[in-house]
Amino acid sequence: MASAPRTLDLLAAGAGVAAAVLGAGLGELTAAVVAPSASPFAVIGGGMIDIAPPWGKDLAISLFGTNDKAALLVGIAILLLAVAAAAGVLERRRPPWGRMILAGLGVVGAVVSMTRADADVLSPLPSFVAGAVAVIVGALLIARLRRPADAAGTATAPETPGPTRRNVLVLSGLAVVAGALAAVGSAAVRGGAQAATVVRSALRLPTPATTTPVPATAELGIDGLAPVITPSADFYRIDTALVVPQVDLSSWSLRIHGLVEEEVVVTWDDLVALPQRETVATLVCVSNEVGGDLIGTARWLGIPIRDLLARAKPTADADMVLSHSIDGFTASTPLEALTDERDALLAIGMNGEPLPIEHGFPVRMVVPGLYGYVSATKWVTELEVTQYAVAEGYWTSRGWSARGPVKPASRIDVPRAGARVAAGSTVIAGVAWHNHVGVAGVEVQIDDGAWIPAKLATAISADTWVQWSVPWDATSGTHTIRCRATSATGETQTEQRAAPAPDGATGWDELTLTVA
Ligand SMILES: Nc1nc2c(c(=O)[nH]1)N[C@H]1C(S)=C(S)[C@@H](COP(=O)(O)O)O[C@H]1N2
Ligand SMILES: [Mo]
Repeated sequence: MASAPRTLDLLAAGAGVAAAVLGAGLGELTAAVVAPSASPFAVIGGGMIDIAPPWGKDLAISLFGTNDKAALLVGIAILLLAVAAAAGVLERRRPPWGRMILAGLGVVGAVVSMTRADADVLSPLPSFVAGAVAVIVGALLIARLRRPADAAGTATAPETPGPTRRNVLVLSGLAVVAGALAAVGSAAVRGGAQAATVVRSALRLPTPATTTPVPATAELGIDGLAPVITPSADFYRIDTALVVPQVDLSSWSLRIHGLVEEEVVVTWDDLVALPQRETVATLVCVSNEVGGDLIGTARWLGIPIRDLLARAKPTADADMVLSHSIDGFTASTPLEALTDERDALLAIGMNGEPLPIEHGFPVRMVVPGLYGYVSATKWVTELEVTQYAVAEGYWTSRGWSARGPVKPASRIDVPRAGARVAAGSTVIAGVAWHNHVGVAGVEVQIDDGAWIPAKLATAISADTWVQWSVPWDATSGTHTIRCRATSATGETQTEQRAAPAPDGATGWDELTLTVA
Protein backbone atom coordinates (compact mmCIF):
# COMPACT_ATOMS: atom_id res chain seq x y z
CA MET A 1 0.00 0.00 0.00
CA ALA A 2 1.41 3.40 -0.97
CA SER A 3 1.39 6.21 1.60
CA ALA A 4 0.26 9.55 0.35
CA PRO A 5 3.13 12.05 0.71
CA ARG A 6 0.77 14.23 2.71
CA THR A 7 0.38 11.53 5.37
CA LEU A 8 4.15 11.16 5.54
CA ASP A 9 4.57 14.93 5.85
CA LEU A 10 2.07 14.98 8.71
CA LEU A 11 3.92 12.18 10.44
CA ALA A 12 7.21 13.98 9.91
CA ALA A 13 5.78 17.24 11.27
CA GLY A 14 4.48 15.34 14.31
CA ALA A 15 7.88 13.69 14.79
CA GLY A 16 9.56 17.12 14.59
CA VAL A 17 7.19 18.46 17.24
CA ALA A 18 7.73 15.39 19.42
CA ALA A 19 11.50 15.71 19.16
CA ALA A 20 11.27 19.39 20.11
CA VAL A 21 8.95 18.70 23.06
CA LEU A 22 11.30 16.02 24.40
CA GLY A 23 14.30 18.31 23.86
CA ALA A 24 12.60 21.28 25.53
CA GLY A 25 11.45 19.15 28.47
CA LEU A 26 14.91 17.72 29.07
CA GLY A 27 16.42 21.20 28.58
CA GLU A 28 14.11 22.60 31.27
CA LEU A 29 14.99 19.72 33.58
CA THR A 30 18.70 20.32 33.02
CA ALA A 31 18.19 24.00 33.79
CA ALA A 32 16.24 23.28 36.96
CA VAL A 33 19.09 21.09 38.22
CA VAL A 34 22.24 22.92 37.11
CA ALA A 35 21.39 26.45 35.95
CA PRO A 36 18.00 27.71 37.23
CA SER A 37 18.18 31.06 35.43
CA ALA A 38 19.16 29.46 32.10
CA SER A 39 15.86 27.76 31.29
CA PRO A 40 15.93 27.67 27.47
CA PHE A 41 12.41 29.09 27.45
CA ALA A 42 13.20 31.94 29.82
CA VAL A 43 16.43 32.72 27.99
CA ILE A 44 14.68 33.06 24.64
CA GLY A 45 11.75 34.97 26.19
CA GLY A 46 14.10 37.26 28.11
CA GLY A 47 16.06 37.95 24.95
CA MET A 48 12.81 38.87 23.19
CA ILE A 49 11.82 41.23 26.02
CA ASP A 50 15.22 42.93 25.87
CA ILE A 51 15.14 43.51 22.12
CA ALA A 52 11.44 44.47 22.03
CA PRO A 53 10.82 47.97 20.68
CA PRO A 54 10.04 50.77 23.18
CA TRP A 55 6.29 50.41 22.70
CA GLY A 56 6.59 46.67 23.27
CA LYS A 57 6.24 46.86 27.05
CA ASP A 58 3.27 49.17 26.86
CA LEU A 59 1.59 47.01 24.27
CA ALA A 60 2.21 43.83 26.25
CA ILE A 61 0.86 45.34 29.45
CA SER A 62 -2.25 46.70 27.75
CA LEU A 63 -2.89 43.45 25.91
CA PHE A 64 -2.26 41.02 28.70
CA GLY A 65 -2.28 43.06 31.88
CA THR A 66 0.31 41.73 34.25
CA ASN A 67 -0.15 38.28 32.70
CA ASP A 68 2.11 39.43 29.88
CA LYS A 69 4.80 36.94 30.87
CA ALA A 70 2.52 33.93 30.65
CA ALA A 71 1.26 35.18 27.28
CA LEU A 72 4.81 35.62 26.04
CA LEU A 73 5.75 32.08 27.10
CA VAL A 74 2.70 30.62 25.37
CA GLY A 75 3.56 32.62 22.24
CA ILE A 76 7.14 31.34 22.26
CA ALA A 77 5.92 27.76 22.73
CA ILE A 78 3.54 28.03 19.76
CA LEU A 79 6.24 29.58 17.59
CA LEU A 80 8.80 26.89 18.52
CA LEU A 81 6.32 24.10 17.84
CA ALA A 82 5.52 25.56 14.42
CA VAL A 83 9.22 25.75 13.57
CA ALA A 84 9.73 22.19 14.83
CA ALA A 85 6.86 20.92 12.65
CA ALA A 86 8.34 22.62 9.61
CA ALA A 87 11.76 21.21 10.48
CA GLY A 88 10.22 17.72 10.60
CA VAL A 89 8.78 18.03 7.11
CA LEU A 90 12.05 19.43 5.79
CA GLU A 91 14.03 16.66 7.42
CA ARG A 92 11.98 14.05 5.53
CA ARG A 93 12.23 15.80 2.19
CA ARG A 94 15.68 17.41 2.28
CA PRO A 95 17.83 15.86 4.99
CA PRO A 96 19.74 17.10 6.87
CA TRP A 97 18.13 20.55 6.74
CA GLY A 98 15.46 19.80 9.31
CA ARG A 99 18.11 18.65 11.75
CA MET A 100 20.09 21.79 11.05
CA ILE A 101 17.13 23.97 12.02
CA LEU A 102 16.64 22.12 15.31
CA ALA A 103 20.37 22.36 16.01
CA GLY A 104 20.23 26.06 15.14
CA LEU A 105 17.52 26.66 17.76
CA GLY A 106 19.69 25.01 20.40
CA VAL A 107 22.70 27.08 19.38
CA VAL A 108 20.68 30.33 19.48
CA GLY A 109 19.44 29.44 23.00
CA ALA A 110 22.98 28.62 24.14
CA VAL A 111 24.42 31.84 22.72
CA VAL A 112 21.66 34.04 24.16
CA SER A 113 22.05 32.33 27.55
CA MET A 114 25.68 33.41 27.63
CA THR A 115 24.76 37.04 27.00
CA ARG A 116 22.41 37.23 30.00
CA ALA A 117 23.69 39.30 32.89
CA ASP A 118 23.65 36.41 35.37
CA ALA A 119 25.31 33.91 33.00
CA ASP A 120 27.93 31.43 34.18
CA VAL A 121 29.76 28.49 32.55
CA LEU A 122 26.75 26.19 32.91
CA SER A 123 24.28 28.61 31.32
CA PRO A 124 24.55 27.25 27.74
CA LEU A 125 24.14 23.62 28.88
CA PRO A 126 20.30 23.46 29.08
CA SER A 127 19.87 24.88 25.55
CA PHE A 128 22.61 22.58 24.29
CA VAL A 129 20.86 19.54 25.79
CA ALA A 130 17.53 20.67 24.32
CA GLY A 131 19.03 21.09 20.85
CA ALA A 132 21.01 17.83 20.89
CA VAL A 133 18.05 15.74 22.06
CA ALA A 134 15.75 17.30 19.45
CA VAL A 135 18.27 16.68 16.65
CA ILE A 136 18.98 13.03 17.56
CA VAL A 137 15.36 12.04 18.26
CA GLY A 138 14.06 13.92 15.23
CA ALA A 139 16.65 12.37 12.91
CA LEU A 140 15.99 8.82 14.18
CA LEU A 141 12.20 9.11 13.87
CA ILE A 142 12.11 10.82 10.53
CA ALA A 143 14.70 8.54 8.88
CA ARG A 144 12.05 5.81 9.11
CA LEU A 145 9.69 7.88 6.98
CA ARG A 146 12.12 8.20 4.09
CA ARG A 147 12.52 5.80 1.19
CA PRO A 148 16.10 4.66 1.03
CA ALA A 149 17.67 5.96 -2.17
CA ASP A 150 20.50 4.53 -4.23
CA ALA A 151 23.66 6.42 -5.08
CA ALA A 152 21.93 8.11 -8.03
CA GLY A 153 19.26 9.45 -5.70
CA THR A 154 16.52 7.27 -7.16
CA ALA A 155 14.15 5.70 -4.71
CA THR A 156 14.68 1.96 -4.69
CA ALA A 157 12.56 0.74 -1.80
CA PRO A 158 8.80 0.71 -1.67
CA GLU A 159 6.95 3.48 0.18
CA THR A 160 7.14 3.46 3.98
CA PRO A 161 5.04 0.50 5.08
CA GLY A 162 2.04 0.97 7.41
CA PRO A 163 3.57 -0.73 10.47
CA THR A 164 6.60 1.58 10.25
CA ARG A 165 4.36 4.61 10.09
CA ARG A 166 2.42 3.43 13.13
CA ASN A 167 5.71 2.85 14.86
CA VAL A 168 6.79 6.43 14.23
CA LEU A 169 3.44 7.67 15.49
CA VAL A 170 3.70 5.67 18.71
CA LEU A 171 7.32 6.67 19.30
CA SER A 172 6.44 10.34 18.67
CA GLY A 173 3.63 10.07 21.20
CA LEU A 174 6.00 8.54 23.74
CA ALA A 175 8.51 11.36 23.15
CA VAL A 176 5.80 13.97 23.79
CA VAL A 177 4.75 12.24 27.01
CA ALA A 178 8.38 11.96 28.16
CA GLY A 179 9.00 15.62 27.33
CA ALA A 180 5.92 16.69 29.29
CA LEU A 181 6.99 14.56 32.24
CA ALA A 182 10.46 16.14 32.16
CA ALA A 183 8.87 19.61 32.14
CA VAL A 184 6.66 18.71 35.11
CA GLY A 185 9.73 17.27 36.83
CA SER A 186 11.65 20.49 36.26
CA ALA A 187 8.86 22.48 37.89
CA ALA A 188 8.96 20.12 40.87
CA VAL A 189 12.74 20.44 41.16
CA ARG A 190 12.47 24.22 41.03
CA GLY A 191 9.64 24.39 43.55
CA GLY A 192 11.17 21.97 46.03
CA ALA A 193 14.75 23.05 46.01
CA GLN A 194 14.44 26.79 45.59
CA ALA A 195 17.25 27.76 47.88
CA ALA A 196 16.08 31.35 48.20
CA THR A 197 12.60 30.25 49.28
CA VAL A 198 14.02 28.00 51.96
CA VAL A 199 16.49 30.61 53.21
CA ARG A 200 13.82 33.30 53.17
CA SER A 201 11.35 31.32 55.25
CA ALA A 202 13.99 30.77 57.93
CA LEU A 203 15.00 34.45 58.13
CA ARG A 204 14.22 36.66 61.12
CA LEU A 205 14.27 40.36 60.33
CA PRO A 206 15.89 42.81 62.73
CA THR A 207 13.47 45.04 64.63
CA PRO A 208 13.40 48.59 63.29
CA ALA A 209 15.12 51.34 65.27
CA THR A 210 12.67 53.91 63.89
CA THR A 211 9.26 53.49 62.31
CA THR A 212 6.58 55.56 60.59
CA PRO A 213 3.34 55.04 62.50
CA VAL A 214 0.18 54.12 60.57
CA PRO A 215 -2.68 56.05 62.20
CA ALA A 216 -5.92 54.09 62.56
CA THR A 217 -7.69 56.96 60.76
CA ALA A 218 -5.59 56.31 57.61
CA GLU A 219 -8.02 53.49 56.80
CA LEU A 220 -11.60 54.46 55.99
CA GLY A 221 -12.64 50.79 55.93
CA ILE A 222 -14.98 51.15 52.97
CA ASP A 223 -15.95 47.95 51.14
CA GLY A 224 -14.26 47.82 47.74
CA LEU A 225 -11.78 50.61 48.51
CA ALA A 226 -8.09 49.63 48.20
CA PRO A 227 -6.76 49.10 51.75
CA VAL A 228 -4.26 51.78 52.73
CA ILE A 229 -1.56 49.12 53.19
CA THR A 230 -1.57 46.68 50.29
CA PRO A 231 -1.10 43.05 51.40
CA SER A 232 2.11 41.71 49.80
CA ALA A 233 0.19 38.94 48.04
CA ASP A 234 -1.96 41.56 46.26
CA PHE A 235 0.91 43.91 45.45
CA TYR A 236 1.32 44.45 41.69
CA ARG A 237 4.42 42.96 40.12
CA ILE A 238 6.29 44.38 37.15
CA ASP A 239 9.71 43.27 35.96
CA THR A 240 11.54 41.88 32.96
CA ALA A 241 12.40 38.60 34.71
CA LEU A 242 10.69 35.52 33.25
CA VAL A 243 12.21 33.36 35.94
CA VAL A 244 12.43 35.12 39.30
CA PRO A 245 16.12 35.50 40.20
CA GLN A 246 17.19 33.19 43.03
CA VAL A 247 19.72 35.19 44.98
CA ASP A 248 22.05 33.33 47.32
CA LEU A 249 22.06 35.25 50.60
CA SER A 250 25.49 34.04 51.68
CA SER A 251 27.20 35.23 48.52
CA TRP A 252 25.04 38.36 47.99
CA SER A 253 26.79 41.71 48.26
CA LEU A 254 26.16 45.27 47.20
CA ARG A 255 29.02 47.10 45.56
CA ILE A 256 29.00 50.90 45.44
CA HIS A 257 31.46 52.12 42.85
CA GLY A 258 32.02 54.56 40.00
CA LEU A 259 32.38 58.25 40.80
CA VAL A 260 33.20 57.70 44.46
CA GLU A 261 36.21 58.40 46.61
CA GLU A 262 36.01 55.00 48.18
CA GLU A 263 34.52 51.83 46.77
CA VAL A 264 32.20 50.19 49.33
CA VAL A 265 31.05 46.58 49.47
CA VAL A 266 28.39 45.50 51.96
CA THR A 267 27.25 41.94 52.66
CA TRP A 268 23.92 40.77 54.06
CA ASP A 269 25.45 40.50 57.54
CA ASP A 270 26.76 44.07 57.31
CA LEU A 271 23.33 45.25 56.25
CA VAL A 272 21.28 43.63 59.00
CA ALA A 273 23.75 44.81 61.63
CA LEU A 274 22.90 48.45 60.82
CA PRO A 275 20.04 50.32 62.53
CA GLN A 276 16.92 49.60 60.50
CA ARG A 277 14.25 52.09 59.52
CA GLU A 278 10.68 51.15 58.71
CA THR A 279 8.77 53.56 56.48
CA VAL A 280 5.56 53.42 54.51
CA ALA A 281 5.75 54.30 50.84
CA THR A 282 3.57 54.01 47.78
CA LEU A 283 5.18 52.44 44.73
CA VAL A 284 3.66 53.08 41.32
CA CYS A 285 4.60 51.92 37.85
CA VAL A 286 5.06 54.44 35.06
CA SER A 287 2.90 52.12 32.94
CA ASN A 288 -0.06 52.60 35.27
CA GLU A 289 -3.00 53.90 33.23
CA VAL A 290 -5.43 56.46 34.61
CA GLY A 291 -7.60 54.40 36.99
CA GLY A 292 -5.11 51.50 36.82
CA ASP A 293 -3.92 49.16 39.53
CA LEU A 294 -0.13 49.07 39.00
CA ILE A 295 0.24 50.79 42.36
CA GLY A 296 0.51 49.68 45.97
CA THR A 297 1.58 50.84 49.39
CA ALA A 298 3.70 48.82 51.79
CA ARG A 299 5.69 49.05 55.01
CA TRP A 300 9.32 48.83 53.92
CA LEU A 301 12.14 47.90 56.30
CA GLY A 302 15.72 48.76 55.43
CA ILE A 303 18.59 51.13 55.76
CA PRO A 304 18.81 54.61 54.28
CA ILE A 305 20.74 54.53 51.00
CA ARG A 306 22.13 57.96 51.92
CA ASP A 307 24.16 56.40 54.78
CA LEU A 308 25.88 53.94 52.44
CA LEU A 309 26.53 56.61 49.80
CA ALA A 310 28.05 58.81 52.50
CA ARG A 311 30.59 56.06 53.17
CA ALA A 312 31.50 55.87 49.46
CA LYS A 313 31.66 59.68 49.10
CA PRO A 314 30.37 60.46 45.60
CA THR A 315 32.57 62.95 43.75
CA ALA A 316 31.25 66.44 42.92
CA ASP A 317 30.66 65.64 39.22
CA ALA A 318 28.25 62.74 39.93
CA ASP A 319 24.51 63.34 39.42
CA MET A 320 23.00 59.86 39.02
CA VAL A 321 23.09 56.40 40.54
CA LEU A 322 22.63 53.52 38.13
CA SER A 323 21.43 50.59 40.24
CA HIS A 324 21.98 47.14 38.75
CA SER A 325 20.02 44.01 39.54
CA ILE A 326 21.49 40.53 39.45
CA ASP A 327 19.66 39.87 36.16
CA GLY A 328 20.97 42.92 34.34
CA PHE A 329 18.06 45.35 34.83
CA THR A 330 19.19 48.90 35.61
CA ALA A 331 17.50 52.06 36.92
CA SER A 332 18.80 55.62 36.80
CA THR A 333 18.02 57.56 39.98
CA PRO A 334 19.00 61.18 40.61
CA LEU A 335 21.83 61.17 43.16
CA GLU A 336 19.97 63.93 44.96
CA ALA A 337 16.91 61.74 45.58
CA LEU A 338 19.19 59.23 47.31
CA THR A 339 21.03 61.77 49.45
CA ASP A 340 18.33 64.29 50.44
CA GLU A 341 16.09 63.98 53.49
CA ARG A 342 13.69 61.42 52.01
CA ASP A 343 13.39 57.80 53.10
CA ALA A 344 15.20 56.22 50.14
CA LEU A 345 15.81 52.70 51.40
CA LEU A 346 17.81 49.66 50.60
CA ALA A 347 14.87 47.50 51.67
CA ILE A 348 15.06 44.00 53.11
CA GLY A 349 11.52 43.77 54.48
CA MET A 350 7.99 44.30 53.15
CA ASN A 351 4.95 44.42 55.44
CA GLY A 352 6.84 42.82 58.33
CA GLU A 353 8.36 39.94 56.38
CA PRO A 354 11.51 39.43 54.30
CA LEU A 355 10.94 40.71 50.76
CA PRO A 356 8.92 38.20 48.76
CA ILE A 357 11.17 36.59 46.12
CA GLU A 358 9.22 38.26 43.28
CA HIS A 359 9.47 41.65 44.99
CA GLY A 360 13.26 41.56 45.11
CA PHE A 361 14.55 39.17 47.79
CA PRO A 362 16.92 39.70 49.46
CA VAL A 363 17.41 43.43 48.84
CA ARG A 364 15.71 46.05 46.66
CA MET A 365 15.53 49.83 46.44
CA VAL A 366 12.51 51.92 47.39
CA VAL A 367 12.68 55.65 46.68
CA PRO A 368 9.65 57.81 47.56
CA GLY A 369 8.55 60.15 44.78
CA LEU A 370 9.85 58.29 41.72
CA TYR A 371 8.27 55.74 39.42
CA GLY A 372 9.56 52.20 39.92
CA TYR A 373 11.46 52.01 36.63
CA VAL A 374 13.92 54.73 37.72
CA SER A 375 14.23 53.80 41.38
CA ALA A 376 12.90 50.50 42.68
CA THR A 377 15.54 48.00 41.51
CA LYS A 378 14.80 44.53 42.84
CA TRP A 379 17.49 41.87 43.48
CA VAL A 380 19.92 44.81 43.58
CA THR A 381 23.65 44.07 43.59
CA GLU A 382 25.37 47.28 42.49
CA LEU A 383 25.06 51.03 42.86
CA GLU A 384 27.12 52.67 40.15
CA VAL A 385 27.58 56.36 40.89
CA THR A 386 27.70 58.10 37.53
CA GLN A 387 26.24 60.88 35.37
CA TYR A 388 23.11 61.19 33.20
CA ALA A 389 25.47 62.37 30.46
CA VAL A 390 27.29 59.03 30.31
CA ALA A 391 24.89 56.27 31.37
CA GLU A 392 21.22 55.36 31.09
CA GLY A 393 18.82 52.86 32.65
CA TYR A 394 17.10 49.86 31.07
CA TRP A 395 13.85 51.64 30.10
CA THR A 396 15.52 54.91 29.13
CA SER A 397 17.44 53.13 26.37
CA ARG A 398 14.01 51.89 25.21
CA GLY A 399 12.51 55.34 24.85
CA TRP A 400 11.24 56.12 28.36
CA SER A 401 12.22 59.29 30.14
CA ALA A 402 15.56 59.33 31.99
CA ARG A 403 13.90 60.88 35.05
CA GLY A 404 10.58 59.74 36.40
CA PRO A 405 9.02 61.83 39.16
CA VAL A 406 5.52 60.53 39.97
CA LYS A 407 2.67 62.72 38.70
CA PRO A 408 -0.30 63.68 40.91
CA ALA A 409 -3.20 61.30 40.40
CA SER A 410 -6.42 59.96 41.88
CA ARG A 411 -8.57 56.91 41.28
CA ILE A 412 -12.20 55.99 41.97
CA ASP A 413 -12.51 52.54 43.59
CA VAL A 414 -16.15 52.68 44.76
CA PRO A 415 -18.51 52.22 43.05
CA ARG A 416 -17.00 50.01 40.38
CA ALA A 417 -17.59 50.97 36.76
CA GLY A 418 -20.76 49.26 35.57
CA ALA A 419 -21.81 48.38 39.14
CA ARG A 420 -25.52 48.18 39.93
CA VAL A 421 -26.14 50.85 42.52
CA ALA A 422 -29.48 51.26 44.26
CA ALA A 423 -30.94 54.76 44.47
CA GLY A 424 -30.48 56.41 47.86
CA SER A 425 -27.60 57.29 50.09
CA THR A 426 -24.30 55.66 49.13
CA VAL A 427 -20.62 56.53 48.98
CA ILE A 428 -18.02 57.36 46.35
CA ALA A 429 -14.46 56.56 47.43
CA GLY A 430 -10.95 56.13 46.10
CA VAL A 431 -7.27 56.84 46.57
CA ALA A 432 -5.10 59.81 45.59
CA TRP A 433 -1.34 60.23 45.49
CA HIS A 434 1.49 62.56 44.66
CA ASN A 435 4.45 60.63 45.98
CA HIS A 436 6.79 62.59 48.25
CA VAL A 437 4.76 65.76 47.63
CA GLY A 438 1.53 64.88 49.40
CA VAL A 439 -2.16 65.32 48.66
CA ALA A 440 -3.98 68.42 49.93
CA GLY A 441 -7.40 67.61 48.57
CA VAL A 442 -9.56 65.56 46.25
CA GLU A 443 -12.68 66.75 44.47
CA VAL A 444 -15.45 64.77 42.85
CA GLN A 445 -17.75 65.82 40.06
CA ILE A 446 -21.04 64.05 39.38
CA ASP A 447 -22.32 64.54 35.84
CA ASP A 448 -21.65 68.19 35.09
CA GLY A 449 -22.29 69.46 38.60
CA ALA A 450 -20.04 71.51 40.84
CA TRP A 451 -16.81 69.94 42.14
CA ILE A 452 -17.43 68.51 45.63
CA PRO A 453 -14.51 68.39 48.09
CA ALA A 454 -13.95 64.82 49.33
CA LYS A 455 -13.20 63.89 52.92
CA LEU A 456 -9.58 62.71 53.16
CA ALA A 457 -8.45 59.95 55.48
CA THR A 458 -5.38 60.76 57.58
CA ALA A 459 -2.34 60.59 55.31
CA ILE A 460 0.38 58.29 56.65
CA SER A 461 2.93 60.64 55.10
CA ALA A 462 3.57 62.62 51.93
CA ASP A 463 5.13 59.43 50.56
CA THR A 464 1.88 57.47 50.60
CA TRP A 465 -1.44 57.53 48.87
CA VAL A 466 -4.44 58.71 50.83
CA GLN A 467 -7.97 57.35 50.85
CA TRP A 468 -10.90 59.71 50.21
CA SER A 469 -14.67 59.52 50.21
CA VAL A 470 -17.76 61.56 49.36
CA PRO A 471 -21.30 60.72 50.45
CA TRP A 472 -23.69 60.52 47.52
CA ASP A 473 -27.46 60.57 47.36
CA ALA A 474 -27.77 58.54 44.16
CA THR A 475 -30.76 59.27 41.98
CA SER A 476 -31.94 56.79 39.38
CA GLY A 477 -30.55 57.17 35.92
CA THR A 478 -27.12 57.06 34.30
CA HIS A 479 -24.35 59.08 35.94
CA THR A 480 -20.75 59.96 35.22
CA ILE A 481 -18.37 60.41 38.16
CA ARG A 482 -14.88 61.87 37.91
CA CYS A 483 -12.24 62.89 40.42
CA ARG A 484 -9.15 65.06 40.61
CA ALA A 485 -6.47 65.56 43.24
CA THR A 486 -4.69 68.69 44.34
CA SER A 487 -1.15 68.35 45.65
CA ALA A 488 0.27 69.84 48.80
CA THR A 489 2.04 72.30 46.50
CA GLY A 490 -1.32 73.49 45.10
CA GLU A 491 -0.91 71.73 41.76
CA THR A 492 -4.20 70.31 40.49
CA GLN A 493 -4.20 67.05 38.55
CA THR A 494 -4.53 67.88 34.87
CA GLU A 495 -7.53 66.84 32.80
CA GLN A 496 -5.23 66.51 29.79
CA ARG A 497 -5.02 62.86 28.75
CA ALA A 498 -1.53 61.46 28.19
CA ALA A 499 -0.45 57.87 27.58
CA PRO A 500 2.00 56.22 30.03
CA ALA A 501 4.98 56.59 27.65
CA PRO A 502 7.39 58.26 28.06
CA ASP A 503 6.96 59.54 31.63
CA GLY A 504 3.58 58.58 33.10
CA ALA A 505 -0.14 58.83 32.24
CA THR A 506 -2.27 61.88 33.05
CA GLY A 507 -5.99 62.67 32.95
CA TRP A 508 -8.97 62.34 35.26
CA ASP A 509 -10.34 58.97 36.28
CA GLU A 510 -13.96 58.74 35.27
CA LEU A 511 -16.69 56.14 35.38
CA THR A 512 -20.23 55.83 34.19
CA LEU A 513 -22.84 53.80 36.02
CA THR A 514 -26.56 53.26 36.16
CA VAL A 515 -28.50 53.76 39.37
CA ALA A 516 -31.62 51.57 39.51
N1 LIG B 1 15.44 43.84 38.77
C1 LIG B 1 14.38 44.55 38.39
N2 LIG B 1 13.88 45.50 39.21
C2 LIG B 1 12.80 46.23 38.85
C3 LIG B 1 12.20 46.03 37.60
C4 LIG B 1 12.74 45.04 36.73
O1 LIG B 1 12.27 44.82 35.61
N3 LIG B 1 13.82 44.32 37.17
N4 LIG B 1 11.09 46.78 37.26
C5 LIG B 1 10.88 48.04 37.95
C6 LIG B 1 9.56 48.57 37.73
S1 LIG B 1 9.22 49.13 36.17
C7 LIG B 1 8.65 48.70 38.75
S2 LIG B 1 7.21 49.55 38.51
C8 LIG B 1 8.90 48.12 40.08
C9 LIG B 1 7.78 47.20 40.49
O2 LIG B 1 8.06 46.61 41.74
P1 LIG B 1 7.14 45.44 42.27
O3 LIG B 1 7.15 44.36 41.23
O4 LIG B 1 7.71 45.01 43.57
O5 LIG B 1 5.75 46.03 42.43
O6 LIG B 1 10.09 47.38 40.11
C10 LIG B 1 11.18 47.97 39.44
N5 LIG B 1 12.33 47.17 39.71
MO1 LIG C 1 7.23 50.12 36.22
